[in-house]
Amino acid sequence: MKNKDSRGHVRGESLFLDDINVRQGTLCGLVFDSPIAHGKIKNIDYSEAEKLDGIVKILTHNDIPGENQIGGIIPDEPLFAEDEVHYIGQPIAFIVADTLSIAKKARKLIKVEIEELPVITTAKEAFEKGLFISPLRKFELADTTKAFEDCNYVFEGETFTNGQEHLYLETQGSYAFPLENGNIKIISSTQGPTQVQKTCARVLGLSMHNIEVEVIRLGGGFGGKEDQATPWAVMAALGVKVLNRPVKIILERHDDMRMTGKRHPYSSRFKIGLNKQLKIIAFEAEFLQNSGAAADLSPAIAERTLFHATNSYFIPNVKVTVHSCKTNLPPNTAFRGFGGPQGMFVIEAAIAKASDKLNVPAYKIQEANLLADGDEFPFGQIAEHVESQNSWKQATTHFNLPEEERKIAVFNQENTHAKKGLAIMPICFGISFTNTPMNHARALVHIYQDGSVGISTGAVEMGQGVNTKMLQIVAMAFGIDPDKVKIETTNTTRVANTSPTAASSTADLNGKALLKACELLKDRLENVVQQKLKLNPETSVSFKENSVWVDGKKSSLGWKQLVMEAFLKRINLSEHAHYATPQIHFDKSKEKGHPFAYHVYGTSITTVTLDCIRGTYEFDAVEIVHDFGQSMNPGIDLGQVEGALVQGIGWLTMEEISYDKNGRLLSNTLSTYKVPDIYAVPDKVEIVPLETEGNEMAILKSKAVGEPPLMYGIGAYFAIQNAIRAFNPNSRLKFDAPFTPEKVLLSLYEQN
Ligand code: MTE
Ligand code: LUZ
Ligand code: MOS
Repeated sequence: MKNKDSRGHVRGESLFLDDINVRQGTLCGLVFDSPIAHGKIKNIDYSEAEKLDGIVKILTHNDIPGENQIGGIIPDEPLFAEDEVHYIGQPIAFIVADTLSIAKKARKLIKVEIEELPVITTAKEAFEKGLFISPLRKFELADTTKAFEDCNYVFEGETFTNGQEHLYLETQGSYAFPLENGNIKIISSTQGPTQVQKTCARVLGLSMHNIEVEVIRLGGGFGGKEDQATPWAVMAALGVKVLNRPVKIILERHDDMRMTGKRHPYSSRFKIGLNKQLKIIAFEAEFLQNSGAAADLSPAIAERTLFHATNSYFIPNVKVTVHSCKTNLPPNTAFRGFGGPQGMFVIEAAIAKASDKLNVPAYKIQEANLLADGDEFPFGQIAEHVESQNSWKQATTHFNLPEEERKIAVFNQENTHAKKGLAIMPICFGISFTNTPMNHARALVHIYQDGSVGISTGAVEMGQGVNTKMLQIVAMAFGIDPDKVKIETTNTTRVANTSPTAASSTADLNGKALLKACELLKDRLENVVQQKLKLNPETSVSFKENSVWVDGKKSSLGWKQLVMEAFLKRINLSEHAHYATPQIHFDKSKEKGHPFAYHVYGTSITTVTLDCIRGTYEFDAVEIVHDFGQSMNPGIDLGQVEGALVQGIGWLTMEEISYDKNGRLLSNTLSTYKVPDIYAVPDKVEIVPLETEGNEMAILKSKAVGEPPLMYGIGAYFAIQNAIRAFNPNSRLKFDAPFTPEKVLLSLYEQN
């Protein structure tokens, strides 16, 4: 089935937050933010701004009736700065005006005096000064110290991966308006409607039932709206509470880029030990996460880095630690992969280093260490239904690795100023929120008396196609046409206490709840069929092609007629079901457990051609064997792999976040921050589904697909490195992403 949104998107008919007709008298909100990255607020003078015609009110922390606190995991983030500021872009006040242009004029008239304090922008500096967001975390398997002594080879190195701007097409925003009796409704572009509801209640001094949050769809989230859609919604709601008028805020792109956090930059160190057979015997890594000025989701992201520190390999002795370092940047946040990619880059860098020193291709080391059933992850989970070796074999045979290598060798021999490089990237990504209590969802299904169906879940559509998948589940369960099923908006009054749409688990969690609701309704309807057709209880009843089937044969009873029959018999045609992932657990005091329902596997082969005069490059091909399980929607899932791959390549090759030493974002426009465009897409992207059984823990055996393929992009980095080496064997290995053409050029002509 096609993505049900594609038609509306292409025709411009799909509704986003900014398309909603607002109520008469809706006011416009604009954030006044800190111009200084760290300091004490001495004085703020709003008087000139307040004098402007059309300024309704400038709200500050003094106007907050509840708590001035929006921190989710750790309460360390005020909605509005009080005495101190900790990053450029930190909200200080919320200007509410008749129009945006007046609000913008007012913003320029606010005078703020700040006594400046030292600014820290890198994780390393923060680490040296002992500035942390939360205590360090450490995963250990067996004994690395002893194991290194037994290794034939031991190598160490350092890596850096930069941040990444989410660049969702639709910027952050929300629209809030008063309901009766002091209640407030918020329409938000958030991945986490419950998070918005809960935080609004906290800041406004209300209860959660006073706040209704509704989400239509997002123009992209990519993790950037898991936690960071909340402040704008709270500000708009605060405006409603104080002024009793509707308030809307949509961030302009510059404001969005300056004020919001990004993927976490990581500075890391590794130590890897191997034996003569190229088995990795021991691995240590220390990750310094640049968390920014407040926790946001950083501790959870740090945790996922550790969960993926050994990627798709079994290593018998492991010690990995992560430090969440506090800096004067906007709080960094969730971004597709959630710390996993940062962890996986480091083990791949360690393997690249070993390959270089031992003069064997990296893939020989990778292949010798692939995970197998029964292996233990450093966090205690025993690997089951592992597809590492399977996907590796299918990729290297299907795409004929020896032939690819031969072609590259010939090309490199024949060309002086163009060189090719190849890298293989196996992936292994754990599915479930690593915070076990978050793995649950609910769904509400109404069968209307005419046989049409309306469904609500906690899932937020943000382009990943989850609504289409939900629709398929219901159409399949009831055996009715998809156009008889309507997906309602995501709304906290219909489905409550939801986890955010994140961790690639949305279709699994919400889909399983939805399927359960449908099954319960089907049981009731089957009873009606038994009675109506006077069947004995053993007769099998099923629903297909808008009809009731009895013992595998189509009966004269149609779906619509059956529903009416049930309605007249006063049967309940609505169901609200709950699903919680079974079997998972994790004990943080021991750092051991079984946190993931399953893993997603795959292997990619990336080839690149370098222009050794300009330092530019083009990816010839990315060939992937990916573990979809049994995909319930190949069109959507292929799109997810392609999009994630290109986003991953962007992160590692061209997207260069840059802050100056005063904490000012330099890469704050699309002319200074380069994202992949159509020309950056590899000439050939071929995705072959891995042939497997699928996994029972996945919805209809269709595995989660949103985040894992981003990590195929890591292959791009190492392919470039290999091509550079073919041109200049003297260049030093570097693990400093992104590998921009500028850095490539320097490496090409570097003499060691
Ligand atoms: N695809 C599109 N088009 N837009 C997005 O914002 N977000 C990604 C991924 N794919 C995203 C996307 C991220 S970060 C996650 S966690 C998953 O979708 C979330 O959706 P799922 O759980 O339904 O896979
Ligand atoms: N969000 C979260 C996530 O809160 N917990 C997770 O484990 C996670 N994983 C991936 C993406 N978002
Ligand atoms: Mo995705 S980073 O879990 O929103």
